[in-house]
Amino acid sequence: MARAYITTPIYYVNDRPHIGHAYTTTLCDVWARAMRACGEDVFFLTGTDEHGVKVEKSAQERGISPKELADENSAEFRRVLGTFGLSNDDFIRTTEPRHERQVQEFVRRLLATGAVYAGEFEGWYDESQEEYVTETRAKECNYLSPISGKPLVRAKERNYYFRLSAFQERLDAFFAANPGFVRPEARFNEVKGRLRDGLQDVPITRTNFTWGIPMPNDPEHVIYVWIDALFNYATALGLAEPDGGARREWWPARYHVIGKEILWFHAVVWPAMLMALELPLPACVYAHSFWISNGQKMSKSLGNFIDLPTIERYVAAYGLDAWRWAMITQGPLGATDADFVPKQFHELYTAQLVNTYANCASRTSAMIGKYFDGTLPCAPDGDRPASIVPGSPSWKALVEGARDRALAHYRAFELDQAADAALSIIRAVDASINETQPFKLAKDPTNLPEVGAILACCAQGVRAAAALLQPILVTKADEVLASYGGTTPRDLVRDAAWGTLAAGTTITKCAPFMRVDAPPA
Ligand code: ME8
Repeated sequence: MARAYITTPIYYVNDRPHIGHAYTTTLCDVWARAMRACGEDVFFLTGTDEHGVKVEKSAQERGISPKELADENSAEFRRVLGTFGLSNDDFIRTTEPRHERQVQEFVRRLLATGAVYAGEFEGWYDESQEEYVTETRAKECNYLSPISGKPLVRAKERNYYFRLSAFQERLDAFFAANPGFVRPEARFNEVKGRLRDGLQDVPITRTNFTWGIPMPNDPEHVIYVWIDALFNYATALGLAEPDGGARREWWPARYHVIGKEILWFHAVVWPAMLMALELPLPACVYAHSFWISNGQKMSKSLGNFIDLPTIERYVAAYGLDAWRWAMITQGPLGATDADFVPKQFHELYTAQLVNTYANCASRTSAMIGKYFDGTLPCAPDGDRPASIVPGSPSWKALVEGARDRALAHYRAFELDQAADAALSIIRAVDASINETQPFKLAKDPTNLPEVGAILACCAQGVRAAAALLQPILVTKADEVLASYGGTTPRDLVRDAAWGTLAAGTTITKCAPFMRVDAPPA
C-alpha cells in the first residue's frame, strides 16, 4: 500500500485558534480522507509550536509559566480539532520529550558535519517574525518588516549558525529538477527570485531567553524556535531515534501544507537542513494564501478575526459540513487571498448545498418513493445518454469521467476542483430531470418503464457524487449514501463507479441540507 504523509504547520500556542488554523488543517484533513479512501496508507500530522520568546512573554504577562501557557493553549487547539472532526493521526507538541531529544540529536549531527558552527553575526532583524532579513530585502522594504510593517532593528549576536549559504547551488539544481516542489507556481517564482539575492547563514540559537530546547553542546544557548519547529515533521516519525523511527516509512512528506507567510523557512531553510542531514526532501510545499475578513487583513488591532466563537456560530447555524464546504470551495488555495463575507457564505450554502446537492438528492429519492414505492425498478443503464441533448456522453462516461477528474484533483491537492467535479454530476442529474421531466411522464402509467430508467440513472449519479464528496461532507455525504443503497467501507474508486446500484435497491427519502434564514449575527 502506498504511504502518504501530510502535515500542517504546527501552530503557535501564544495565539487562539482562528479561521486560518482551521483552514489549513481542514485542507489537510480532506486530502487525508480522500487518499485513505483511494487505498493509501496516510499519516496526517498536526500539532503545536510551544517554544520561543513570544510564549515566554505571554506567559510572563499572565503570571504563569511558559509550560502552563503551552499546556492550556495546546489543549485548546486539540479541542478544536475534536469539534471539527479532523482525522489527524498524531498531534505533536514541541515540548514533548520525544521531540526535544530528537531535535538535540539532529543538531548534534549538523555540528558534527560542520553544517552548524559557532560565529558572530550582525544584520537586520524582524522582531515580529523573529527572523533576520537580508540587506537587499531590508532596503527594498524601507527597513520595515515585510509582514508586520514594524521597523527592522540592527542586531548583533554570537551564536550558532546553519551554513545555509553553502546550499545555494544544490537548492538551485533541486528547484530546477522539481518544478512542482513549491505550489502554487507564483509562490515558487517568489522563492526563486529571493534565492537569486544570495543566501546568508542563519543563526539557529538564541541567548536572550531560556524557553527553548538547549543547544546540546552549549546549554547557555537555546535552539531558535523556527529550527526547533521545522524538525517536528521529522521527529513525529521518530527519524532521529536510535532505531531510525517506527514511522520512518512515511518519510518524506507528500505535502507540507502551510500559509504563504512561512514559505521561506519551508522552501529554502528546511530543504537545506534536510540536505545537510542527508534525508530525502518532501515532494511538495503547498503555500496557500490568506483569508481576509470583509476586505481587510485580519488583525488583533482591528479585532476582525474570524475566531473560534464566530466559527462555532456558523457551525451551529449551518452544520460542520457547510463550514468545510466553504473552506474548501471558497478558501485561498491559490495565489490570491480569499475574503470571508457572511452574505457570500450564506448564498453559497443556499445555492450549492441546499438548492443543488440536497435538492437533487431529495427530489430523486422522492420520485422513486412516489412512483416505485422506494424501490429502484431497474438497474441504471450506463449506455443511456446522460441528457436528451444530442451528442452528450452516456451516463457511465459522464459519471466515471467526473469521478476520475475528482480523484485526480484530490490527489493533486486541487481540492476546490475536486469538489466541483463531484458537484458536476449533480448538475447533470438536475439538468437531465429538467429535460426529461419524469414527473410529467409519470402521469401516464404506460411511461413508467421510461420514468424508472431515467430515475435509476439519476440515483446512480447522486450516489456517485455523494461518494466523491465524502472527504469534504463528512456526515452529509453518508446521509445520502445511506438513502441510496447504503454506506460501505470507504473506497472512492468503487463507491463512485457506475453500476453499484442494482434493480430492487431501496432508496429512502433524504434531505441533507435545510434552508437557513440568514447568517449568524
Ligand atoms: O507560523 N488565512 O504558527 P501560526 C489562512 N508556528 N491561513 C492562515 C491565516 C489566514 N489569515 N493565518 C494563519 C506559525 N494561517 C509557526 C509555524 S511550522 C514548522 C511553524 C495558518 O500559529 C497558515 O497555515 O502563526 C499559517 O501558515 C499558519 O496558520 C501559521 O500559524
